[in-house]
Formats: sequence, structure tokens, C-alpha cells
Amino acid sequence: QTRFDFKAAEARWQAAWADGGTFRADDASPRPKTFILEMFPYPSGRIHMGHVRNYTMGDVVARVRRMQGMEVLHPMGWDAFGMPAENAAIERGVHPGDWTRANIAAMKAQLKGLGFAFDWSRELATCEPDYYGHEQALFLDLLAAGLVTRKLSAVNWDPVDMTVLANEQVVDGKGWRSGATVERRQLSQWFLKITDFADELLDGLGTLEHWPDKVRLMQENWIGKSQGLRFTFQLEASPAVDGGLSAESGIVLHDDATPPSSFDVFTTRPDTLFGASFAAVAADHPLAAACAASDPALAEFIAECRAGGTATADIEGAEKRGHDTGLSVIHPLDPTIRLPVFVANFVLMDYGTGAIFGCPAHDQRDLDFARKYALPVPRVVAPEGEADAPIHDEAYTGPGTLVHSFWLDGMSVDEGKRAVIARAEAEGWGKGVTVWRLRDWGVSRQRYWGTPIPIIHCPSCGAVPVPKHQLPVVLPDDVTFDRPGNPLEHHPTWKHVRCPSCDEPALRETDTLDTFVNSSWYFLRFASAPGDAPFDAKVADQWLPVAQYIGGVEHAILHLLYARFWTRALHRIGRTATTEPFAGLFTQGMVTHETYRGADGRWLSPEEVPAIIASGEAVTTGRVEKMSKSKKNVVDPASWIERYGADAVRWVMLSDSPPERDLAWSESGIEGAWRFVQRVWKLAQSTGGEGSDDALTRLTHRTVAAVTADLDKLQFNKAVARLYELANALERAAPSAARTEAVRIFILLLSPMVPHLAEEAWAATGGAGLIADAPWPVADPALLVEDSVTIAVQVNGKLKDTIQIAKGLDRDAVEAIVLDLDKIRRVLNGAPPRKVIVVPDRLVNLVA
Ligand code: ANZ
Ligand code: ZN
Repeated sequence: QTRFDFKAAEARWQAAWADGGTFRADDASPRPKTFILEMFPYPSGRIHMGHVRNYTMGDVVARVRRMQGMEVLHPMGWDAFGMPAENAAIERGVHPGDWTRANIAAMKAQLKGLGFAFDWSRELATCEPDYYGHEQALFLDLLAAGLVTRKLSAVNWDPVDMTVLANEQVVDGKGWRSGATVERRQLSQWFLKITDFADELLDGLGTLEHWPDKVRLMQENWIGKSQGLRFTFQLEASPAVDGGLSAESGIVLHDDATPPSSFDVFTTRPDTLFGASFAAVAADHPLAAACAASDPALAEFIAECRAGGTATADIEGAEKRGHDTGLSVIHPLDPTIRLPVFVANFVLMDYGTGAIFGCPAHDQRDLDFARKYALPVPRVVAPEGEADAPIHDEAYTGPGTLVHSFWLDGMSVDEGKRAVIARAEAEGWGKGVTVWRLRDWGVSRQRYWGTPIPIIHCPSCGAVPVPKHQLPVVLPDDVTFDRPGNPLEHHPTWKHVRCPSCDEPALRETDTLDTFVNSSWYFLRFASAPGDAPFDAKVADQWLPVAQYIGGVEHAILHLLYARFWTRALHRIGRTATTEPFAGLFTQGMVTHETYRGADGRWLSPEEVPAIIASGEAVTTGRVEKMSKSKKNVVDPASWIERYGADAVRWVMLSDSPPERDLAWSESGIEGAWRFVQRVWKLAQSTGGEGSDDALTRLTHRTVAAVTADLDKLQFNKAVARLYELANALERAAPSAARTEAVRIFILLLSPMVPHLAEEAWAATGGAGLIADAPWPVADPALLVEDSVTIAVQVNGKLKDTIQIAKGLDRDAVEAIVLDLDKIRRVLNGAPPRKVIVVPDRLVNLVA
């Protein structure tokens, strides 16, 4: 007996799969088709443990489906545009294209080394013109269909570097490189009209039954459908507003700075209108600007609100602050009530109408605000008997009855909402409306390493699409990164072109597309990649939707929503029959590791620890945490693959933790996997013998059924546990023909998880061909039952057959089995029995 030589086995079988085109997907295959996809990686340079876990899971699913007789599409490619490549260019002077392509080559070799069953013939990289050129064509199709618009939108502006920053380049409100306080600036940008699909995208979630509930909920919240009342507040006429005060104070109001006489607000809680104690508008609201013209302190406050980036999370987390405009509005339900009008930092300009009424008793933000500015907090909703219960630090958002609300008193919250909306509509000051949180998708990025937006700006014709026959608009290679801003903008010639429609000098758009666009349709290109079109729907629709998509939960919102939107948009313009791209979704947990610190508290990497301990310094073992460079607990899969082989690493990825949970990488874990690999190899070399072993055969079939079911549900760790159990039994069993057969089934079951070992073991036990091509084992139902009974089957009281069935089977199941027996069918000759008498666990008598 020999040890399992993983290096030789990996080389041998990887070559065999590649040479045989084993994992090529055949578009013309008559087998049922299925598409298994893992989120394609960003080519950062090396494969990390998260990739290994993700792709191992997908690989198991793909291999099982193939063995079950399906034609499997399991492709791999590269999400190859994005900022890190430009950062590498800035920091190390290497061209983004060279950097990216070198990373792809390195990572591809690593993925091949792990033995993943990818169809490499379909490999794509989004940074190549034969991908992004097709993306440009699709963009123009969407533009022609009215699904692309150009409008002003806020960006993060770094006033020192004079450049636009992505949200992730804004750290604590400051530019990552310059350290300057970031400003919000308005820029003309391209938008994809995802809001046209808000309803569809929301309703579509209902059909995605093989998605995790939490992901559907996150998408639902992101789309954010809110129903409520939009109504108009009339400003109380005041001398200040009429310009008297400003003339007196010597400040001249600009014409367009005259405050309007009214503004609209949006509320989801019209029932609480009598609980209003103030009104507030966003810093960017026209009313704020108008008031600021005569109020320098307010102008300063507005400027402060604008500083600090565009990320909503920052805005929502900030302390609630405001500035009193001195204006008042008239309460629409009672003209004797006046409410002060503030400019407030927690009111967002791009939601609803950019203005609110504040009801402190029933909204936490409003309560925080009211406490700060000493505004009243009247309660208008209360549970039974608590009409006068005071509100302290927590707003009451629960159900109840309306109180202190005059004609609304006694109504429920819902009744109150309906009543106020009805009244507003009848009196003409408001209207029931639906408001969405979802915004159109701004896709313009002021950077080089992305898909050039195929537009030419002409002084006379405006924005003109690049004619399709001129696509792809190829990125120039000769760019420099020696100054801030977009290299495409600085390029001496690239942007100077002629207008496609009037032939006069014009300027090429220098913005590129958000990289999320690249990943919004790559599955279509995987499914079909003609040279002259983005994809061929006839072919692609055979594969789509993706049966099982696997990736990180960090993509639960944007990527998945954008991909769903692109698919629906392409569907709407008749480019695909598919509406939902991913029928099944699985989000896997992270790979974590222990953390270590030296005596002085510095972080230590796992490799450093043994030497430090040997030197006599105390090492503290910290919590198991997500692998991160800052805590030095990153484990590079490459060295472990080198030491223990791809199969052992794959096995660890599937063992121990449920796949949706975090998996703690440990040395003992990989050593355990290594020992298991050797045990399997030993079993494969110890077959032979005569005779049967009923107990072992039963266990084997039960394992087949259970592992098949576990893998169907992606419960890899459960399948692993059952395979350990079977391995134990096989090691204990005496040689027999039954045991030999059991070992072969065992190897088949293992093969999707540890494919090199399985191929080697298959060959050693005399298996024909590749195990990757072998059919998946099917359990014999008769062998699945723990306790079986023999029952008599009679027709008209005469014994016709005896059968073995599970003990305690119910009447219907027994009847079904009996009616399906060959002998009985012959006797009955197609006619259903008049009566079926079942004596449980004893006999069945059919009356014909
Ligand atoms: C009065 C009120 C009373 C509100 C109450 C809530 C509770 P969703 O559910 O997310 O749609 N709001 C409206 N526009 C806003 C904006 N541009 N910026 C910040 N807040 C805004 O939230 C709708 C509620 O958020 C609205 O209902 C409004 O406050 C606030 F007891 O109106 B409500
Ligand atoms: Zn022109």
C-alpha cells in the first residue's frame, strides 16, 4: 500500500479533464440543461480562502448535476475593471491592463490547481474589448429604448485633488489621498432607469422561492415602497418673506431666492398629523436656499450639511441638527395652528419631497430633534388606556388608537391614515401617493479602468450615440497617472473626435461605466458568446435562469438587484425571454481564523507564532475573526494546497460548519482532512472478497439517499458527516463482494468534493473511464427501510405475492406499492380493484 500522492494525482487528472474537454458545456446537448454559477472574482492577484470556499461549493453542485445526467454550464471569468488596478498604476507605475492580466493568469493557475470543473472555453474578462464592446452596444440599446437618461446628480468632490471620489474613497468625510474635507457637487451624469422597474423588481422577489429570506428582505427594503400622503404646507405670510426685512437689513434678495409661498411634504403617517410640532426641509431644498440668502448663519449651516460625502449611512447616523428659518406653516387640518419651519440635516433632498412634518412622539428622529430644540412632544397614538402616558426618550411607533386628535379620536392607525388622506383629497391640499426609496442608478464614473460610455458630445447635436459599427470604443493604452483625475480626460487625442451626425469637432464622453454594469449581464455572455452580438438569446435562454448562484452576502443588494434589473430591461426590449436571472441563490459564510498578539499587543500572523513562543515571549490567542490584513490573520490557501493537496483543502471547506455560517480555518482542521484523504486511499486499495454483508449494504444505500438529499440542499457539512460514518463502517467490515461495491459507491459519493482522490481511487478499484463521467449512485428504496415486514398480497382472498415493505407504512403507501406490483397488475388487468383491505404490517386483500 502506498500513500496518496496528491501532486501526481492532481497533475494527472487535471490534464485528463482538460484534454477530454470533460467540463465543456454543449449548447446542443439533448440532456436537461442546468447553469451553476459562482460570483466571478475580482482579479486582485491571488485566490483567497473565501474564493476557495465559494468555488468548492459550486463545484460540488456542478459535478453532482453532471453525474446525475444533466448538461451543466459551469463557467468562470473575471470581473476585471475597477479601482485597485488604477491604484496599482498610481502607486507602482504598472499599467492597469498589465496588472490585471498578470493577476488573471496567476489566479487562473490557482483555480486550475484546485481542480474546479469549469468550462474554461467560456472564460471572459470584462476588461477586454470583446466583452465591454458588447456592453456598449447593450447600453445604446437601452438608451434607444428610453431606459437611460442624463441628469444632474451629487458626487463626492475632493477640492484639493480636484477629482470625483467614489464613496469608498471618502473616509470619515475626507478624501482618502488628500485628506481634504469632501464636498457634494452636482455633475451631469448618465443614469439607468431602474426606477421604471421598481414594481417589477419588488413583485419578482415573490417568485424567488429558492433565495434566502434575508436577501429578499434586504432587496425589498432597498426598493423601499412606501405608501402615504403628499400634501402642501402653506407658509404663513410674513414681512420677512415679502422682502421688507431684507431691504432694511441691506441684504438684497436675489430674484429666484424669494421664498415660495408653500412646499410639499411626504408622510407615511398622516394619522399623526395632529401630533406635528414642526416642519423641516432638507439643506438642499429650494426653501432653505431662499432663506439662506438673508441669513448668513443658515447659509453656513447648509454648507456644513453639504460637507461630508453622499453616503446615506453617514447622513442617517449623524447627530440630528437644524436651523430655525423663522418661518411658520399653517396646519392643514386646523388653520389656527402654526408650526415652525427648520432646515434639518436628517431630511434628505432626494427622498419624498425633501421636506417633512415632524411628529416627535411617534418618530425617533423627530423626537431627538424636538428634545434638542425644546419643541413640544404631543402624543396622538396610544395603546388602550394610555392616552396620557408621557413619552420619554423613545418614540412610540406601535399600534393603538388615535388620541388628542379631535375628529380622529378613537380611530385605529390605519383608519386614521385613510381618513386624513380622504379629507386631504376632498379638500384638495393633498393626495395619497406611493413613494420609492429606490433611485435611478447613476453609472458614470470619472475614471479610466472601466467601459467607456459610447457617447459623443457635440456642441450642436448634443449627446450623440457612437454608431454601432464603430464599437467597441476601445480604451487607449497610452495613459498616464501622474496627476489626479481621469486619465481619459487628460489624454491628448482620445476624446477629440468628429460628431457622428454633423461631422463637426466634438468630444468623446470620458466617463466610464460603473463596474456593477459589467457584472449585470456576464451570465448571459457565459451562456452564449457570439462574436458579433452580446449574446444569442435562443442559446442563452436554454441555460437561464441560473439554477444555483453562489456568492457572498455582501452582494445581497446591489449586484443582485442590478443583475435582476438588466435582465428585466433586456427582456423588456425583447432581447431575452428570461426575467429573473438567478432562480436559486445561496450566500456562503466567511472563512475566519484565530488572531494572535505578542506581549506588547502587536498583531502576529499564524506563521510567526511558533518562533515567537520559542523565543520565550508570551502570545495571546484572540478571537476567531474574519481574515483581515490589519489583524494579520489572513491565511493564504496556496501554501496549504502545496502542503496537503487540493482535495484536503476542498474537504475542509465543506466540513464542520454549515455553509451559510462562518468557517474557522485551523491547522487541526486541515490535518484531519489530510488523514481522511489517506484513509480513503487505503480503503480503495483494500477491496476484494466474496459474499454479502446486508448491514453494510443497507448503510451504504442509506448514505446514498442522505448524501444526495444533503447535497441537493447544499448541506455539505451534513453530507461530510455521513461519509465519515460510512468510512468508519467500511474500515470495520470484513472483506466481501458487498464491501467492494460499497467502497465504489463511497468513492462515487465523495467524487464531487475530492475529485482528484476520487479519480485515482476509481481507477484503483477498476472503475471504467473517468469518475467525473460516471452516473451518480441511486439508492434502492427497498434497502432504505430500517425495519421491514413481509406482508401477504391477496386478490379475492387468494395469495398472489409476498413483499417486503417498511414497517408501519400507512395504508395509502402500501396500497400504492401493491397496485404497482407486476403480478397484481397482470391479475387485475387494468381494472381498478373494487375494494382494498389493508391489515397494517400483515396483509393486503384486493377485491376485484
Ligand atoms: C410624519 C411622521 C410621523 C413620519 C410619524 C413618521 C412617523 P419611509 O417609511 O422610509 O418611507 N420622511 C419623509 N421624507 C423624508 C426625507 N426626505 N428625509 C427624511 N425623512 C423623510 O419613511 C417615511 C417617513 O420618513 C415620513 O413619514 C417622514 O416622517 C419621513 F409618527 O411623516 B413621517
Ligand atoms: Zn453634431
